[in-house]
Parts: sequence; C-alpha cells; structure tokens
Amino acid sequence: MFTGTLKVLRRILFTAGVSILLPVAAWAEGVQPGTNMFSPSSKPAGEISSLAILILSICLGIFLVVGGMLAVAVVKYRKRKNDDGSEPTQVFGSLQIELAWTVIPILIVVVMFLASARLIFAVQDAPKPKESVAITVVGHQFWWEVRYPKYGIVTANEIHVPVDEATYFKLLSADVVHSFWVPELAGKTDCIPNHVNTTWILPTRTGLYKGQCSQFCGAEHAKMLLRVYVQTPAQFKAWVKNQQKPAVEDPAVAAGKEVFMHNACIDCHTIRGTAASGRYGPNLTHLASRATIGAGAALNTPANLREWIKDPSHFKPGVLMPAMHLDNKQLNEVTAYLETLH
Ligand code: HEC
Ligand SMILES: [Cu+2]
Repeated sequence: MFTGTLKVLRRILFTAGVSILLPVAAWAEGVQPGTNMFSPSSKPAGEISSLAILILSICLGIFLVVGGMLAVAVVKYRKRKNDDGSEPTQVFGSLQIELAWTVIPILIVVVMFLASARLIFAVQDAPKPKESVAITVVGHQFWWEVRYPKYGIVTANEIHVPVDEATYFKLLSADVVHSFWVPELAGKTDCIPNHVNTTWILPTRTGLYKGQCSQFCGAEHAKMLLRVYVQTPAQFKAWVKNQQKPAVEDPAVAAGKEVFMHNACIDCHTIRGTAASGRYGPNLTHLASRATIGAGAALNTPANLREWIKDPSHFKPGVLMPAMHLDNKQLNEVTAYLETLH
C-alpha cells in the first residue's frame, strides 16, 4: 500500500512540476527584450495586457479557493488507522450549496465575458485618426512582405513606424493562414488568403519590438520573425526618404549586378530601377538597410549573406528559395553587389 501511495505522489509531483516549469520556461524565453506581452509599449497592447492580468487574477483567486478547500479536505478527512471503514454522511439536495456553486461561477463568467467583449469592440471600433500611417502586410511562407502604398515603398520583415502616431495594418496572405503578432504592440491578428483583416497600433515608446508568425504555416513557421522599429518622426521620415530612392548603382560592383541579372534571382526578387521585378521573394532594393535576412533567420552580415545565397536552407531548412549553385567567384561578386543596396 505504501509503495502505491509513493507512486501516486510521484505522479502528482511530476505533473505539477511540468505544469509549473513549462510556463516558467516559456516566460523566461519570452522575456528577451522586445517580446514581453506584460510590458506593453502601445495601444491596444496596454489594454489587452490589463485585461489579461484581470482574467489571470480571477483565475488565480479560483485556483486558491478550490485548491485550498481540496487541500483541507484531503488532509483533514484522510483515512486513519482507527477508521471503521463506513461511509460518511451523504448530503443531497442542499438548495444553498447548489445555488452557490451555480450562481457564483455564472457571475464570474459573465464578468470575464463582458470585460473581454467590451475591449474587443473598443479595439475594433476605435475611431481612425485623420493622420495615420497605412501599411499592408502580406504573409508568405516564410516571410513578411511589407508595403507602404502611400509612400511607394516595398520591403520585408522589418517595419518602421513613427512613435505617438497611429499605424493601420491591412493584413493579407499569399498562400496559407499566418498570424501577425508583435506582443508589445498589439494582439494577434490572422492573415487569411482572399480575406482582408485589419489591426492598428499606437506606440508610445521608441525602440525595437519583435514579433513572430503565430499561426503554424509550414516547416519554417518558427523562423518567420518580424521586427518593428518605432522611431521618432524625424528618424521615420529619413527612413522613408531613403527607401523611396531606387537601388544604389555602384560601378565598382557591376560584376555582381551582372550575376544577379543573369540568374533566376530576377524572377523572384525586385530591385527597383533594374530589370529585376520578381515578386515571389522579398524586395531587395534596400536589402543592406535591414538588420536580418530570411525573416530573422540570420543577422545581415556579409558572411551570412554569402552563405544564404550559397544555400539558404543552411539557415532555414524548409525555405522556398532554392540554392542557386553559384561558384565562389559569383558568390563573392553578388554578395558585394547586394551589400551596396542601402
Ligand atoms: C524561386 C524563387 C527564388 C529565386 C530564384 C531566388 N530567390 Fe532569393 N528568396 C526567395 C524567397 C522565397 C526568399 C524568402 C525566404 C524566407 O525568408 O523564407 C528569398 C530570400 C532572399 C534573400 C533574403 C532577403 C531578406 O530580406 O530576408 C536574399 C538576399 C536573396 N533571396 C537573394 C537571392 C539571390 C542573390 C538569388 C539569385 C542567385 C535568389 N535570391 C534567387 C526566392 C527566390
Ligand atoms: Cu507564417
């Protein structure tokens, strides 16, 4: 009998350990700077975070009451040596008890429902200010296309927005369902093929905020990261101005440009101002101004860029860009060319 109890105890400890350690590990993983959903830096993330804390507190209260009563019952009424083995008195049909455990949970659920519904509608129906930035984000397997229609900019994976000004996102998908999520700025919104979703942010602090596709969309879903740079209006204007320029033409890297233009690169990538006008992959007009390549799969250093072009699956095993089988000389030349595209 004693070993049986030990077995049960071990199981309880294991389950409790896993259910506590997993969230703690997830939390520790989540608190790398720029991804902590409990440290909002924008509307509506702030309101969503407060609601989450309210709901979590209610649940914690329920857990303590139920767990506390359970613990008292288990300890106080446990089997003892001198028990005669008879059943305890059974209680049936107590109106008070039945009412209490029906009405109280209903009230709790109603409170949580009303609080959530109110916030959902407040976020969806928030009046659109006259001045706002409009961005179209298209989810692709496994990267983000980012368009600023008003400014004529197309970029990828890295979004720049001004601080203290509303930005409206139109969310689309080129293939499967993705989900746009930057925890410190706003809640998750799905990108659905043939359907337009919208969301908005109003960031209150400058800085870099990281996001992630949060809908499983295929092999490289985990490497579909997003970076949102919230900048001062002056920095944002300067960024826009640079992105609007056509690609840099540097005669020193003509050989690399030649390699790019004479390979299938141009069927999948656009470099504005050149013959390359493919739209299957990211726009490379200002590739060198981005901090990462492959939707955050690698830092945008010359060595990584060369390795990426040689074989992108080195960084992203299920990637939809093929290895282009360039020789070393071509690799060096095309890398040098892409490095000039600031
Ligand atoms: C069949 C289409 C295709 C061809 C051909 C192709 N690419 Fe790509 N490329 C892609 C796709 C798709 C991505 C995005 C991959 C991802 O992040 O998941 C990409 C990503 C890139 C990136 C990273 C861009 C970023 O901002 O993350 C670079 C650089 C690049 N390609 C260069 C090249 C070069 C150079 C060639 C020619 C030697 C080439 N590509 C040929 C489809 C293609
Ligand atoms: Cu995705």
